[in-house]
Amino acid sequence: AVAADYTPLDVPASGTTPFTDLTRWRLLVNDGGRHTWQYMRTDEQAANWPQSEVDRYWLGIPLNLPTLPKPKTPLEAARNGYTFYKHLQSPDGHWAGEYGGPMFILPGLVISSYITGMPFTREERLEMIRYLFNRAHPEDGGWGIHIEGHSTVFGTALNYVSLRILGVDAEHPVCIKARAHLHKLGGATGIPAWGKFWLSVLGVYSWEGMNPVPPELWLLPNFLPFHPHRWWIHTRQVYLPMSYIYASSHTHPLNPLTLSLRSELYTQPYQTIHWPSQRNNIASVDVYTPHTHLLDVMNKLLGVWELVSPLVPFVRKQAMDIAYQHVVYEDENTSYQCLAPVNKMMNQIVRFLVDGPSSHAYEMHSLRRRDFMWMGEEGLRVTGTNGSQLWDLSFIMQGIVESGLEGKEREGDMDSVRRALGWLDGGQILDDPKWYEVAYRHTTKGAWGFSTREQGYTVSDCTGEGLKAVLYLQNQVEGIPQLISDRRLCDAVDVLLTMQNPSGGFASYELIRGPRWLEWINPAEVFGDIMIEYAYPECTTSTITALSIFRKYYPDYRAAEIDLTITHAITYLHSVQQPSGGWVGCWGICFTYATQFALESLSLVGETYETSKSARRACEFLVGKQRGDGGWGESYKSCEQSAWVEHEETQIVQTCWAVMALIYARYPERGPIERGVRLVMGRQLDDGSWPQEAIEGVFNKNCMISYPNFKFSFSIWMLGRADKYLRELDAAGSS
Ligand code: LAN
Repeated sequence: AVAADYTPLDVPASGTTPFTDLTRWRLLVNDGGRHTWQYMRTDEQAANWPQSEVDRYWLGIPLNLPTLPKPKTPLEAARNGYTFYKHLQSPDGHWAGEYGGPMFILPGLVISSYITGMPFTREERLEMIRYLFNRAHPEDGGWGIHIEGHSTVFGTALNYVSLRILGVDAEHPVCIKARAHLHKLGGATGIPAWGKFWLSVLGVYSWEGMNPVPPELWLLPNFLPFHPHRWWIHTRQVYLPMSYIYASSHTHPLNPLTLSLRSELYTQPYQTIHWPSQRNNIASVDVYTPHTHLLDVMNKLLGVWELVSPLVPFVRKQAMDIAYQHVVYEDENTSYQCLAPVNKMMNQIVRFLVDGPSSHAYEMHSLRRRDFMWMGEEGLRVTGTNGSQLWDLSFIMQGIVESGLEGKEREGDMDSVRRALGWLDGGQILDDPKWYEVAYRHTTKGAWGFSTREQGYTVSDCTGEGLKAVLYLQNQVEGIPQLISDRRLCDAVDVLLTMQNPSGGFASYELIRGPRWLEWINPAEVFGDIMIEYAYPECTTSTITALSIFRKYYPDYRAAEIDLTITHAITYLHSVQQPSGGWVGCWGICFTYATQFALESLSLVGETYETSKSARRACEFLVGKQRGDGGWGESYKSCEQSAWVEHEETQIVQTCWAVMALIYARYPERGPIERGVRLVMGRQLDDGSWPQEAIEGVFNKNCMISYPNFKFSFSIWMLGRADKYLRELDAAGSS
């Protein structure tokens, strides 16, 4: 392997001006939507590969597009939006975009790369440093769990360590300030469990300070309610490599940097820390889900097992062998991409330990790191997945078709939607995973995942939205080629029909496999509801809408089952409507997001303001939240609390969701709709784009994630629909 360069770097005091030449960065899009940012080292390279508009937009370099004619109607505004947005479409048909937000993922990449000896380029190091500088909390200098969150020990300690590994001096002003805040929060002893893991493997925390993560769980019989295959897939895929590494107690050899970190991270000398008593020491600013007594008791028992297990070494060996085997399954099922970058960076360590630095697995892991590194205006961040390709594409296509913008008006639009359909064609997963039942995987044949086909995970609502986009394009756009066969559409439906839970609701990746009480032993402290799959309103609504639209075009395919599935899902949806009238969003912020999807579903089964109490209550709830300027604004705190919390500012994206919701429900008064439309039109810029506002998405209640493409897809979609709907109201003579 190449000797990785982590030597100190001399960097400016702040990240406001770029540390590299932004005009030299290029986004390479290949292999079905893979994103990797490349830096042109020489003038010649730069000249041979000119910077595209996509590159420039995401780097924050002005596109200098002409001012568009001022829109007079919502439809004209939507068209201007699409005119702009087409500049951001990749040649392969999808819309690339930044998928940042969480602040605990970059440290995984940096620590794992450092431990395994994988290199970064100098430019990548510089821009990651700059990103962290720019994201440090302006007042206290720390970092939170996500870009808008308050500083925590988890965020501050891990990002501080990342800066130091990347080459920033401990006496750099950013480090001094961050360290002071870390000490104010009590130092790194109180870091949550996943942080204890990363620091331990780096050698700057002790494995003794971490509650046990025994791989023996994988030896238990499958029927046990707490067998890991019953956990939510992200939790199981993270604890899998973590258990291997824990059992190996691999610790990076001490060196001057880690020795120094041992003295920087704590408020007392490292040697004096009593590690076993740190296991349940979690800083209060970090805690979202406190330990239960059950968890504490279980951890004590596991601690006893850790003392006993050396007496039966073959048990540990067998458990580690099985864990390793599952790591290999995961790597090979996803082309080393893995489910998400958290388990990917851990699998990378396992493969380094077992297969070594000259193995194919090592090389693939090293390459794949780049799929998560996204360069942008503020520097280089690490994304929550390898992109949101399918997700963004499906929404914008539905919006374009529903607004009637697909080529009737202008040359070139047809080309845009054709390319998009081409991407959807290549993006569908056509087979079950290579390692299927043995890896406890759900079927994937016919599904769409959230990002690329290669990542290879079925997601219920991604399959639903992908299917809808294809149905809209292939059936409503004249002259478009029928790229995706009926058989393949039926395959997508087949997948969806495998995913309904007894409650009628749909979960994210799989059926709910474990009991709810597993949440009592959620060991992650910083996330809520992660132990098992749950039925989610959004996943359920996407399935309902996809199946309803599918049955219009294919009334004969599995008709009775589809009808039953929809009816049952609607029952679930009603059952989770809040007394206030809204639905709590689990993947977007928050009530506006889920309520929009809920009202879309209800409308497809004929439930609207006039016909359904539930839809009416939802409309009244939303209208009650509209602000004086015509917009809606919810803080991310709504997701933490499952209760509406106002944002200081109204938000374009949430206003779109709320207005769409009212339109789906056929809300009879034009006033609230018109005011929302006016707000979104008023915030549109001269070139047809919209500015970025607050963060849009969420996962696991407590971590926010960015969906910067939403400001385009949902604005265009909402304006297009509103135009039609307001005309209908006019025709009906509404006031
Ligand atoms: C995502 C992103 C997409 C999201 C939707 C499709 C929007 C949702 O409707 C279903 C769930 C899903 C697929 C989802 C699940 C959790 C993810 C993968 C993420 C929020 C992106 C990042 C997050 C992942 C868990 C981040 C890594 C953190 C861990 C706790 C392992």
